[in-house]
Amino acid sequence: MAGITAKLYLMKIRWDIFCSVIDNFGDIGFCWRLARQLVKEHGLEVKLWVNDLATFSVIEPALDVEKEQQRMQGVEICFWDEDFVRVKPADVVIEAFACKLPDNYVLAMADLVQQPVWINLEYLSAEYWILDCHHLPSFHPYLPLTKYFFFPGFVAGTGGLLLEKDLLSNRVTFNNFSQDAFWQEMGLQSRRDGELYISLFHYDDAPIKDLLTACVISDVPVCIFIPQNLISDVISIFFGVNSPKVGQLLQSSNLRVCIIPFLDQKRYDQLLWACDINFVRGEDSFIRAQWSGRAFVWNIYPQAEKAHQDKLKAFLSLYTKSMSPEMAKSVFYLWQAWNGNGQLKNTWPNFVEHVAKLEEYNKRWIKQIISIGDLASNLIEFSRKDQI
Ligand code: TRH
Repeated sequence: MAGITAKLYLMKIRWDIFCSVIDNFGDIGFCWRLARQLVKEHGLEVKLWVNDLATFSVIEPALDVEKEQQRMQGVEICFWDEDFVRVKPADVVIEAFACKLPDNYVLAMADLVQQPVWINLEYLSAEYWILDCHHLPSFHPYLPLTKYFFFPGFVAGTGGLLLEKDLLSNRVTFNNFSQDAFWQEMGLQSRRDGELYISLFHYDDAPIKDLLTACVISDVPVCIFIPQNLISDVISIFFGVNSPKVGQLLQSSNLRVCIIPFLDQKRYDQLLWACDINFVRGEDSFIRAQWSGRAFVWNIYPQAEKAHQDKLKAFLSLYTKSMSPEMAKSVFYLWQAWNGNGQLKNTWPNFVEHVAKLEEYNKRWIKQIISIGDLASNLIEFSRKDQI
């Protein structure tokens, strides 16, 4: 028996990840990270099927959008759409964020003697119901196939979060040795006394004007870094400039805004490591901000019937659980205001007061979320279980 298990264990080396880009960069951002990690740290053969190369190329400029098949960083990247040519399925098939697999791929899976491990990798949530659904099987209505739900998460009993082995040590090295060079590259020559650096990545309905106003009237000087392709009209109108260029520095009283390019994922991590506060959104940047250890503010992806409000509350209650009541309040009210519930200008000064303490708190938070293992390793372990 042990021999057979070992053999199966060794055989599950070919992985297919299917990614359907719904909007924005999060779907492909997450899948690209996962694919690279499975190759680099686990030596697996990974094909990343993606239906939108143009969006992919924004976060990975080295990608050739004309090529339907290419190899990058050890990952085979393949374009897919409705005209999917039948191929031999891999040993493990990841359907990212419940994207629908091509019909003939599913039929090909059913034709195999040994069923592939078919995983529906779900969206991240801190809600408790995911504990009941993580690893649940779902049987195909008429084919001999079973799909398993796999939920990323923050607590034991979930699939954990994406985290590369060397990310945290790279962060320390970068902050100790490379930060100054990074800022020079971003076009900033000098930091004002006590100036807070802030990175800004948000959805259109976030109250940007309120944030800018709060920074202008605050005693604490602030420099906000914004990728050029994400600058909203609100910012242009606020500063009275048309289409600000990369490298441009806008100023109003205590507030400076620095226009930076949209960075690749590696450089974006460095930006998060180097800022004091990171405004992030969606899923992937939200997680990267947590690994940065800096204070962060989440703009949650808006969902139908305001389902995202429950998600926001669930994460806030988990994350702030061990904070002092004052710190918890400073986070709670600012995050709620940033997501449309409350006045940001009333909450900003209090949050700013807690920035250093939040950084201390985040060290414990990181220890907590790291303790359940990283998502890629947890996926591999699940795919190798005997009963599957
Ligand atoms: O772009 P997002 O809003 O993505 C997603 C998608 O909308 C998805 O459909 C939705 O379901 C999900 O949100 C909740 O935000 P996210 O998830 O943070 O992804 C952004 C990616 O872009 C992430 O991989 C980081 C990367 N990025 C860079 O590489 N460079 C940059 O300069 C910036 C600002 C981001």
